[in-house]
Amino acid sequence: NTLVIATRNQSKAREFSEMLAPKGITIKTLADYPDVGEISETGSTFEENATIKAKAIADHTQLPVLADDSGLEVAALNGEPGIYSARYAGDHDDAANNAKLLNNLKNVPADKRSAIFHTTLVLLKPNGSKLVVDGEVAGEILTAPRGENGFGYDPLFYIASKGKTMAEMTDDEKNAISHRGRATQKMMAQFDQWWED
Ligand code: ITT
Repeated sequence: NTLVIATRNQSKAREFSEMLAPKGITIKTLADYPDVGEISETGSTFEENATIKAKAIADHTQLPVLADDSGLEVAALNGEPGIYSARYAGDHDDAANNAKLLNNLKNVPADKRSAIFHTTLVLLKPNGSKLVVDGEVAGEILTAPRGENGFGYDPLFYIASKGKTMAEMTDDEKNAISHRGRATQKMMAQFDQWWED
């Protein structure tokens, strides 16, 4: 009765644990498998990268796996950083990534700073049974960070209808509207069928 979340990102893992709590399943993450090495995300789409992570961990653990590949697509940057969101400024450093994003947008006016946050989720069993869903949320990139919650690009990602950045939201508020929350809601609707498959 165990699902392994194929992530090293503790903030992602926390959001999933909260959203999956009603399922009553035991959740593990890569923190429980310290012997798993670096998984190189060599795909060219979110789905390919999520599948690479899911397959590596399903093979390793022989347990059902959930993998998440996410990214920020900024219109004024032709959709960048996209699948390269974690490595935008080099080495998966949230502060450096946010600084690079602000710098690349420094001459872009407020009405041209729209962005989409995207998540693709892959559920995969060792027997090959697979479920793919995605979720998106629209927002805009501020010129300075706001808020202390969340992670990654959250302090710069402003949602006008809520009057808040995702870092100014509680986890429950973020999960209700975020890319990951929306993808997880779709996943939950099909989860039991996949789990029995
Ligand atoms: P795993 O691959 O181990 O799951 P990761 O953080 O490397 O963790 P991704 O490859 O999906 O995850 O990279 C996503 C990037 O987008 C990374 O820089 C995150 O910080 C950022 N990101 C993902 N979800 C986010 C969210 O909900 N809010 C803000 N930033 C987010």
